[in-house]
Amino acid sequence: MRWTRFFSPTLKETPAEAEVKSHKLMLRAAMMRKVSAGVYSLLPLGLRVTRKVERIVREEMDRTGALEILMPVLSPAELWKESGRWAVYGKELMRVEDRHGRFFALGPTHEEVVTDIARGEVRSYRQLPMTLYQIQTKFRDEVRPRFGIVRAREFIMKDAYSFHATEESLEETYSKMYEAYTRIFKRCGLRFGAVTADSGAIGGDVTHEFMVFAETGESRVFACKCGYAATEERAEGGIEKRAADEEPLPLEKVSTPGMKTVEEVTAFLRKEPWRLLKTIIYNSDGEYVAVLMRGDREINEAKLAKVLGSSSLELAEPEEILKVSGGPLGFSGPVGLKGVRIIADRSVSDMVNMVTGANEADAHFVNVNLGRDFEPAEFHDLLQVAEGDTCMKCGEMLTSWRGIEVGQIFKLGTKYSTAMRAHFLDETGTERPFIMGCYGIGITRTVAAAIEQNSDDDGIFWPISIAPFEVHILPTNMSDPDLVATADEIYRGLLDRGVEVIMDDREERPGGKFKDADLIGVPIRITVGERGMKDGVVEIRLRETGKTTKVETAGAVDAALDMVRDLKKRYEV
Ligand code: 9G3
Repeated sequence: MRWTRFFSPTLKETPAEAEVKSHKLMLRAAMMRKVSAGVYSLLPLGLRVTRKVERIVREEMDRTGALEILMPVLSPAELWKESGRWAVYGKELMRVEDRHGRFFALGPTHEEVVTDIARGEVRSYRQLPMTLYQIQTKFRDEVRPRFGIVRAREFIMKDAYSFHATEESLEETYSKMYEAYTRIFKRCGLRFGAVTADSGAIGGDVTHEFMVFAETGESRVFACKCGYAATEERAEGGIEKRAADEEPLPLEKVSTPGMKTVEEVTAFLRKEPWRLLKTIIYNSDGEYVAVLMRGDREINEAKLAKVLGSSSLELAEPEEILKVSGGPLGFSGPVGLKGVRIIADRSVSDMVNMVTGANEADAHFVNVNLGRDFEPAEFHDLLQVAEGDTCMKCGEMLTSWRGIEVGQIFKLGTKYSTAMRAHFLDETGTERPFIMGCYGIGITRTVAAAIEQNSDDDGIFWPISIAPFEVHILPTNMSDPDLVATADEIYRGLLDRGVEVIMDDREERPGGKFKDADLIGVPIRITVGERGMKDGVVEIRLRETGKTTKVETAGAVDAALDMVRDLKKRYEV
């Protein structure tokens, strides 16, 4: 490809709206342009990278025996009503109406449609297991689209769905997918971890997320040397016990004028923050729940939502708190709290002589004790884990890192097949619901994650496996006919050998061309310069390391070809 015949309108300035490296660089390197909030066009460079990621994903999916299909973007409301999800998802699910007044979702994922295919076409256990996948554009009306293609409203996803007669069969496909994902992300040149994660509203239980290590990632992972790794939503941790063996003292009501926060109340009463038992009132699908947590720790709302089975979980408004507890915000407590479900974090069972709100303005109780003064309905793990908490597997301290989620695999079980009556006949002729798994990869997000990991202030350094081109030829002076002829010769030589080459044949100053080369990040650059021409050499430079070698012009094609092969080996698995 000749730059002058290509479409790569690079930018010198960093667009102000971009917060993270990948977003900035995808705009500056002319990989994409914004069309509307969270909606982007991929330009030639961006599409070339995307297609390479897709190709790797296809190869690895095909290798597992999964079969490629293509489902429509328009997903009939009727199917979503059958699964119950038409009502579960609010505005995030984009809906359109046709001329007949029929409703459709713009597909955010395809469990319903694929389950409909299976129930219509698969009769017998002999046809199982079966895995179908597609690579397709998905729609989700994110509350806050950001980070460019990382959290977009329209994006490309690979989604796969497997159907099984037995749990063992699901287990087998799940591990195959785990291995395929590991190969895919290695081949894309990413550094990543597979962590156990929360399944959220999708249902089912067992899930792993594949997270690319990145400081700018939206997900936090807690991990231990022993191999334990879980997302923030799911992570469990041990915390130091407090006050478990103290003698209970008599309950007392004290005045705490204007003291609302844990810090204010405990400082005023000269107690440690962990003495306070926080009482937070939530509205879970219209039902009020009081949640008790030790004052020095936070509630993990993902865990709480799971325990409660909530579709919508929100903090109660001050007026609601008044109605439910009789007291204002900041003075809630479990003593005498009636008509509300009370749930406590399991650490609360060790607490003695606690401080709690008295459900009236400017008053708290001290020396509150479990059993004597109040009784929570149930204990659950609701703790938001923090660094330094201990691993539940081995007792060592947990550390944390941030990442971008690029893939997730789930065991769905029979949630969708039961709801949609998708059945097959087993060996005994009995009708049974399919056991299902589903497996996603954010294709466009993977491109962005690769940039987060493989870039510096000057631009991108692509792993050659997903680079838009393999070699970048940079003639420094387009008005020197000998120099141009030499560059052309190398260009043709590489093309003849099947190398993907871009040649910057613009009549620009070398400085600008070097800047653009660093920006778009082709792994190998060949500079054909005036000084080198005198000595019969060209300069070959690796973008990632900056390592430069001079080679004789006549051997440039072979030398570059060797480097291409060497670099490719790094990403073979
Ligand atoms: C929706 C909307 C947003 C959603 C979903 C449904 C996330 C939804 C989870 C998944 C799970 C798997 C198949 C590939 C692997 C991941 N956001 N999820 O189901 F209606 Cl608006 O998509 N799906």
